[in-house]
Amino acid sequence: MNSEQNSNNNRDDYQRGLLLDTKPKTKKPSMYNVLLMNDDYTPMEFVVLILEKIFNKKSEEATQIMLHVHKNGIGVCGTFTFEVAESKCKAVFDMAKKHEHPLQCTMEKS
Ligand code: TYC
Repeated sequence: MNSEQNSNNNRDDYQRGLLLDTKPKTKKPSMYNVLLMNDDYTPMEFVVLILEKIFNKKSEEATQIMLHVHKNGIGVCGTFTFEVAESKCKAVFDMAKKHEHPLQCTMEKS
């Protein structure tokens, strides 16, 4: 095919809507903070365990985050894509339920 025929084909495809998506799709995903809420009943050690096991925090950082939540009522334990944040919240909910603690977790757009 010569170059004139090629450019005619591209124009025809464009007019039929086949060549409209020319930009590469490289948008960054929105990120979400996972927040832990304070309550009066969940043991401190259990919250630290959650932060270590679900949020992969080392013992010292887990303790700091737990104390921050204990004092301030709420605190961020990590920032993730939507699906990962959702699954972390579910993991907290399931573990708290299993151990009959009222620990609450939520997420917000970061
Ligand atoms: N306030 C709880 C207590 O005194 C400890 C606690 C900390 C509970 C953080 C929940 O997200 C929490 N046992």
